[in-house]
Amino acid sequence: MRIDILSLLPELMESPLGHSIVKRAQNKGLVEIYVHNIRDYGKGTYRQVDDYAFGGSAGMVMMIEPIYTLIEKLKAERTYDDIIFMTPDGERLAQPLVNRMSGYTNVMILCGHYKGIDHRIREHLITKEISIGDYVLSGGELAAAVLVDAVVRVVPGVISDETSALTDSFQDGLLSPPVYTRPEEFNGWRVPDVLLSGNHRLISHWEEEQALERTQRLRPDLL
Ligand code: 6GU
Repeated sequence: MRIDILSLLPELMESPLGHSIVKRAQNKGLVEIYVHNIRDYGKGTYRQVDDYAFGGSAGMVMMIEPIYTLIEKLKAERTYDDIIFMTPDGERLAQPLVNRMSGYTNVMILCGHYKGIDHRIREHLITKEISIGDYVLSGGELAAAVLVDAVVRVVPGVISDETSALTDSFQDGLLSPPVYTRPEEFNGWRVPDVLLSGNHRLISHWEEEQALERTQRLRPDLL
């Protein structure tokens, strides 16, 4: 999978994409991520990328031309499954959409400013708009990092233990059961006996029960 991220703040993406599973996926050659600086496509000495809004509303608006030039350049090189704009008024991100996207070959993700992007970009160039929740972030970059992390970890082969991504919370519509490690007792707080029993049938049964109980109690809306 190839992911092209278009941003005015590419540095904001470096750390979240440069560690852990996302880094390993890139090192394994399963995912290629390119972050493009929209400013490189701005015109003039100042590489202008934003301008005053028509109508006089406050704040600067990201101009269509630099973004159009960059998107068309990329589209000329390959076919994209989707050209996504990160925005709080987009489709709310959830695991089914993440799973679908993990099968994409090429995807473009545009990060901008919700109030500050020329609307013609959204009308004519964008094929999908995604939000990561009902609150407002300063820009799309952190949201894009969340989306990329969620998608990359379910790309086949990225997580070596095949079952591990499939037992995540939400993959079966349920929250995950609790997990414990050594020591068996700390401060008098004991690990549940069943997990020390060595009886795999009993352990699976307990885990399913816990997943169901936690979902009913914490996220009844998922059931
Ligand atoms: Cl995708 N962008 C911004 N700016 N704010 C958000 C968001 C996206 N999702 C939730 N809030």
